[in-house]
Amino acid sequence: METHRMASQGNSVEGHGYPKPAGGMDALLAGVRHTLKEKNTLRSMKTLLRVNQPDGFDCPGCAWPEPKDASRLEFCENGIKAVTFETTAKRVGPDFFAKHSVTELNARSDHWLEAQGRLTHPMRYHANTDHYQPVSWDEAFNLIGEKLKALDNPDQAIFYTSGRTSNEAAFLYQLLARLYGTNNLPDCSNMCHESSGVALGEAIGIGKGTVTLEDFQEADAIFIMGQNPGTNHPRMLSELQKASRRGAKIVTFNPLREAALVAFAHPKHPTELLTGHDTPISTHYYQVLVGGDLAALTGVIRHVLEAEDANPGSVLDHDFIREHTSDFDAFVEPLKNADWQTIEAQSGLTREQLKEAAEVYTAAERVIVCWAMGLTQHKHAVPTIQMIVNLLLLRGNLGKPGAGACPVRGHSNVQGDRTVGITEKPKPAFLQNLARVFDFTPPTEHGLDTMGAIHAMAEGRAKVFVGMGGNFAAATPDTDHTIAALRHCELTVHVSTKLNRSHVVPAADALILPCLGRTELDVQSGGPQKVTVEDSMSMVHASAGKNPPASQHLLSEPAIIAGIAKAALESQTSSIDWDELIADYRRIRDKIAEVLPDLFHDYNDRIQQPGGFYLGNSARDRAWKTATNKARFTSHTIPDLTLAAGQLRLMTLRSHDQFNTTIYDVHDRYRGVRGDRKVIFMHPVDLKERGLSDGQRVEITSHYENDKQRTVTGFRTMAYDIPRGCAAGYFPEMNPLVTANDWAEKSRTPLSKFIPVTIAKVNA
Ligand SMILES: Nc1nc2c(c(=O)[nH]1)N[C@H]1C(S)=C(S)[C@@H](COP(=O)(O)OP(=O)(O)OC[C@H]3O[C@@H](n4cnc5c(=O)[nH]c(N)nc54)[C@H](O)[C@@H]3O)O[C@H]1N2
Ligand SMILES: Nc1nc2c(c(=O)[nH]1)N[C@H]1C(S)=C(S)[C@@H](COP(=O)(O)OP(=O)(O)OC[C@H]3O[C@@H](n4cnc5c(=O)[nH]c(N)nc54)[C@H](O)[C@@H]3O)O[C@H]1N2
Ligand SMILES: [Mo]
Repeated sequence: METHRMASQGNSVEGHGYPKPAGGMDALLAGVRHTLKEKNTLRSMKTLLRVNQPDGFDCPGCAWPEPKDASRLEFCENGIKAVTFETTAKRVGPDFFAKHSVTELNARSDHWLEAQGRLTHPMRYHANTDHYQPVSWDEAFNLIGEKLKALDNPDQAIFYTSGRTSNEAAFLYQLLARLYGTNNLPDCSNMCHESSGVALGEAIGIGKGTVTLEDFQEADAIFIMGQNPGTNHPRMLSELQKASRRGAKIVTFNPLREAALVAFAHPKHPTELLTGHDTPISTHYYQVLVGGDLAALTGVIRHVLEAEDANPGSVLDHDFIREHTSDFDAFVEPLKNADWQTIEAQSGLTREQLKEAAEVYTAAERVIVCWAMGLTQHKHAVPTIQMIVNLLLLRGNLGKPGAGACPVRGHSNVQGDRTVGITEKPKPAFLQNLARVFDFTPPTEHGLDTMGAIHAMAEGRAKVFVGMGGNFAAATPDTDHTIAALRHCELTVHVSTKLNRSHVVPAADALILPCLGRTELDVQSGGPQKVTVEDSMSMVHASAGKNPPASQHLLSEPAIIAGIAKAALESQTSSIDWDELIADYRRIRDKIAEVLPDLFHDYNDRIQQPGGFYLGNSARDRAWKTATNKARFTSHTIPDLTLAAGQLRLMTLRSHDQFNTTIYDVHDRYRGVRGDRKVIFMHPVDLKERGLSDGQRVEITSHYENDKQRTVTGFRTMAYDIPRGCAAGYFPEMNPLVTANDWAEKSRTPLSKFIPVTIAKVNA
């Protein structure tokens, strides 16, 4: 086994952390504990046996793919949490809402709200009593229909989607919005991998990752940038463990020493559990500065180019570059003189460290680069991701086995939702097909994205907000502003499984519409239904829940969309029989196949195959649908991210006990945090310089040019192994600090990983 070599930048110190390998017995026990807490142990256990099985349901956790060998039990500690949280025995019904006013509920934490259980009845808010009261489905649909029909123009309505929604529901939802007359279809992806989609689209002609799961078994080196798989994609660790054991190099760029990227013991392998035997994961670990990846990649590439200069013809893949790429010369020239001082200062890494990373890259025949929110939620996210593409292109690491670009997606169907039309910027070809199949004229003007939606509501340009899942109030930046924006609407509608912040900040009129979850049996007049989802690697497969629904009043997401469509669209929908589509979802899939025949032909047949089917990826086939019909090298300069004296770069992260705004519990095992989410991780010297100590109560203020100051209070400092000048804390608690007035270039993603803050002591 390889030695565990850690390249440290010299300014890191021992802080709190996890003393053991990630995974292991603790992961197993945490899963069991969580199942017990939700008070429905037997159902949860039975349900877990069906996760990611051929006739079972897709794990409602992350978008990491399932291996084709479906005999393996495929779920993880955090998948267990996601499933048991949905299958809880606790209920939130009319009695609950009679007991608690909305004002009272709004004073509760996000954790408390979601922990109350599954929503059971459609509910309508009554401003005069400040309570939600039960409403019939027909009344609810009619209210939405009335409000939508009364708007001056369709662009005053917003149709938001979160990424758990199935392909079938998502397709109907975008159809509803476009029949109604708007492309206002913002989604969680706007806050997530939008930067990846934009960057890859421009550079390689398709906005999705190019690798498949099998590639992980053939890669010689895997780079992991700005991603914490131990918490957010735990099943990825099995692939990394296998890769590590066969000697592949694993190179991590992350400001934090994330426990699971250091070492991992597989919770499903008894010997590893009993012996505490772990596998080192990262062979190289670079604690880059928050936001410093563009500089770091520039340095790595400069070293690669120098190695080629020293030994012409031995490093770059000239055949690939000649045949498959454009703009190479324009890209290379300025880079040869990239300034080392700037690179070192902006990345926080030394020239030698970057040389070492470059040597790993050039020694490997096949390289995969993975990334997630640590790269996408920055001002310079798109250039940074394009720099990854540049690096891959230099040695032909796109479109060959064991190599490629791997943006690791978040929500379990966020990629599928986009594929079937959830986007505020639809392609003309898609709209033409939609027009042909459904015989109407879809709107062509681009709609509002998430940032645009917040401002449109705040300014009164948008008046009806419909959320297909998700938690818009808590997930978005500048919480106070977003909540005011939602409250400013005439109607908010949330299709949800659990109570959350968005429900308790109602507009003048508000509805909560409870829906079936992934684990539940969905019976329509045509019998039990399946839905389909697409994972992070473009595999589409079926998902069918078996549990009895949490309440007899729940409707499926597709049925709710049909209900709204029938109430809101009357005249335009003459050609669409919504009831018939809902009766049997195969008909919805046939329509998807008619609109997107290249991707979904024979849809209903192909989902019968074990593991589903692969949508394909043009870049993987080395077909480049870009402006130059080649894979494009793109040039980017290193931004100066130096902050004013005293400020820190704060990044917002997920703890090990949450799924986005759903807080399962208040611990973060791998980072050594127990019983508290209001913590801020800081370097001990940064603490000392401010006259602060570990465990001190502080308030945090964010600073943006030409923007108001925002402050949160009641936080506790925690000395941590993080580069000087950087800090970290949890989302959504930190969201009030994020500006809604600035975003990533081109992708308009909120800057959730780079908040300039100052910290002040609170005397209490
Ligand atoms: N259990 C669980 N699973 C999840 C989720 C969840 O909340 N819980 N969320 C799902 C969703 S929607 C998504 S998008 C994914 C998110 O998956 P991740 O992107 O892994 O999630 P984050 O917690 O945001 O972690 C970001 C990581 O990037 C690092 N980082 C931050 N800034 C920088 C930087 O400037 N440079 C570099 N190199 N690294 C940086 C952080 O230290 C951290 O390790 O996970 C999905 N899966
Ligand atoms: N500061 C900061 N902010 C961030 C991020 C960050 O890293 N830092 N990450 C961003 C990212 S990557 C994302 S993806 C967004 C997430 O934004 P969203 O997707 O909007 O938020 P979630 O927390 O995933 O949504 C949780 C709610 O979904 C509902 N739900 C759960 N399952 C189902 C279902 O099957 N159907 C329906 N209809 N509803 C369901 C439940 O009611 C639950 O309360 O947040 C973003 N916000
Ligand atoms: Mo996400």
